[in-house]
Amino acid sequence: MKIMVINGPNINMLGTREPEIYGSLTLDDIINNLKDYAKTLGIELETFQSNVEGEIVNTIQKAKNDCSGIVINPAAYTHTSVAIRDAIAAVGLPCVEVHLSNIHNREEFRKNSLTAPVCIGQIAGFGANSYKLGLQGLVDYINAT
Ligand code: CA2
Repeated sequence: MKIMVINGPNINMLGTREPEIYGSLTLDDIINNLKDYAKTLGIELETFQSNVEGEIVNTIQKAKNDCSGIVINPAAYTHTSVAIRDAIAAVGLPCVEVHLSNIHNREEFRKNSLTAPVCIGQIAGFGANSYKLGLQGLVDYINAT
């Protein structure tokens, strides 16, 4: 089983600022830890990060070819992107939305997710662990369907 892991804008800047909100790990740290975890689940990961909305849409569409599901942190596009929401709905792959921070206890504008309603679920507020929990939930869901 292969799972696509997508990260949106500014996540490549993790570990440089605001560690009190996002933790001190870099994106490379998070991805390397997640790949180790994926091995224990016996699955393969493909990973992608972009600051460009259309590139994220292209990657969601590409996942349809060879992936069983998607873990996505759309970052700021969570709150704005109809295009990413439509891409998730269009490919029909099971998708889990993850966030490092608890978007529900922050600014009002972060509380709304345009993407969560087309995902099977959302995990927010567990730092880098949100990715592991999201991956575990997605794999369990796929195995049960
Ligand atoms: O909590 C999350 O995972 C977010 O998706 C992170 C996004 C934010 O826009 C979402 O509302 C919640 C921000 C990504 C990274 O932002 C940085 C800001 C400063 C320094 C480094 C990264």
